[in-house]
Parts: sequence; structure tokens; C-alpha cells
Amino acid sequence: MNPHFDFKIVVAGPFAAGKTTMIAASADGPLVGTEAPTSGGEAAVKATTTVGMEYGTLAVASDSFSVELNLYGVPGQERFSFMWDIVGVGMDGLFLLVDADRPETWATSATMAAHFGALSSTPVVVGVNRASTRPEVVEQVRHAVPVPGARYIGFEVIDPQDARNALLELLLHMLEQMNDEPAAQTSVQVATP
Ligand SMILES: Nc1nc2c(ncn2[C@@H]2O[C@H](COP(=O)(O)OP(=O)(O)OP(=O)(O)O)[C@@H](O)[C@H]2O)c(=O)[nH]1
Ligand SMILES: [Mg+2]
Repeated sequence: MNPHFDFKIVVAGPFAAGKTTMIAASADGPLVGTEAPTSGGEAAVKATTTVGMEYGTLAVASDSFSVELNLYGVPGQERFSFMWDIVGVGMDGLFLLVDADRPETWATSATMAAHFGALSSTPVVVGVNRASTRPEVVEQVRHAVPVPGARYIGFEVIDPQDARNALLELLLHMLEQMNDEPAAQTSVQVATP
């Protein structure tokens, strides 16, 4: 029987970057969420915001092992930032979201990367939402949100296939770091596409 691994991935990023949308799109089942109505200026951006933590899972298979990715979303709003420390305990990888269309939020993405980087030196993928066909924006983000050792990808959080592939990129990054060798030959796919 193939070995099985459980990994904890934290999905972080500024308010309205698309964290909840990404976990809902990529998880195997419905996510466990903590949405509440937005208030103040945020209400003009969207109707609800994550106030606690959200959780979903994604099963991944390969020829030689199986993996359960446990996806934990954190609130983007600074006033809930104490949750970042709580949710970050024991994380194996960080997926940091950046919104390609709101460069005014990029500094907040960088702040969050530094916050989680201080908690743990796990592998990081910086996912640039709304940038699957805009490599030039991904390059801009690479400079504006510098995260040592991170991989940068452009994708769409609302596209389940795209969101899952982005998470698989982080998984490969994590496996490489575990084995200290390139995982280019490792083929992983979602267990139930
Ligand atoms: N059309 C479109 N809408 C998007 C895309 N990405 C995000 N959205 C929308 O942008 C909003 C993102 O909201 P959430 O997923 O709640 O963002 P979040 O990062 O979880 O926000 P907080 O938890 O409140 O910090 C939602 O209204 C999404 O439907 C995209 O690529 N295309
Ligand atoms: Mg959310």
C-alpha cells in the first residue's frame, strides 16, 4: 500500500484577494467557513468577509503515494490578524494570494508573507489571481512582493482546475524541499478530477 501524507497549507492574502473563492473552487467537498457581513468601507467591495478560519481538503494521488492537502484560509483584514498566528501553527506550506488588478494591495501581500515567514520557513507559492494570461503582471509581482525561495504563478481562483493546479505546484515545491531534490519527475494529480 502506498504511503499517505497529510499536509497543512495556509491560504493567505489581503482582503478580497480571493482566498475563500479559491478554497471553495479547489476543495473536494464544501468548505467549512466563517463568513459574516462586511461593514464600513469593505462593504462596498463585497458583501461578506472571512472573520475566523475556513477549511477544505483536496485529495492528491501519484503512483507512489497519496496526499491529503488540508487547506486553511485566514481572514484578510488586519483586525483579525491574530488568527494568522493561530492558523499558522504547524503549517507545511504557504499559498500567498495577490490580486493582479489591485496593485494597491500588493504591499499587504508582502506584509503577510513576512508575517508567516517569521512563523515558519515553509515553502511558499505566490499565486497572482486574474493573471493566467498576463506573465508581465506576474513579473511585476515578483519584484513588488519579494518572498525568498517562493515560486510565482499566474492563475484564476474561480477556475477549479486552475486553483487545484496552483496547489499542486505548492505540493511539488514542498516535496522537493522534503527530499532536497527536484520533483520534476514526480507526477501528481487530484485524486477525483
Ligand atoms: N470574476 C471574478 N471574480 C473574482 C475573481 N477572483 C475573485 N473574484 C471575486 O472577488 C471576490 C473575492 O472574495 P473572497 O474569495 O471572499 O476573498 P477573500 O480573499 O476570501 O476575502 P476576505 O476573506 O474577506 O479577506 C469574490 O466576490 C469573488 O467572486 C476572478 O478571478 N474573477
Ligand atoms: Mg475569505
